[in-house]
Amino acid sequence: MELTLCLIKPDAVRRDLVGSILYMIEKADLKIVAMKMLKLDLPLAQGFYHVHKERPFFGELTEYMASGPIVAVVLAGNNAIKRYRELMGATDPAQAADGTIRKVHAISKGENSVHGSDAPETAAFEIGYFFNATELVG
Ligand code: 3AN
Repeated sequence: MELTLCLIKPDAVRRDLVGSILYMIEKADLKIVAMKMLKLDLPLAQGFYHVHKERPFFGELTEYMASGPIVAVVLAGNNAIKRYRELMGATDPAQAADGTIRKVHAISKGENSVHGSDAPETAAFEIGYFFNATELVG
């Protein structure tokens, strides 16, 4: 059993897509074991994305992530990190495969509706960024 962090980003929350995205996740047999809605401020968004701080889109990315409420979700399952990234689809929705969350819902490379951890170490950091061990259930 592996854990991964999903974020439903401001563009998706703003467009009332939380239910649709959670439905796709549940249908893909990934188990929700923790969930909360929150609004990041800029320092929290910058801390979460610190690995991207040298990238040219860092300012745009962090301001966007602090622009409205998000939903943080911990998912569990066999091979959950890879399976959830496959379900998300490519970063650029124009490149995302049919049936993926980003193909169906994302607007652009920046406003791409969802985030998913990319490795066990990043998943551990990202889950710990939003949740205490006691908040993981199921
Ligand atoms: P992914 O989320 O698919 O793992 P990363 O890790 O390459 O993608 O990028 C992290 C986040 O940075 C993306 N989810 C996206 O929101 C944003 N991003 C990536 N490339 C761009 C870009 N060229 N312009 C604006 N935002 C970008």
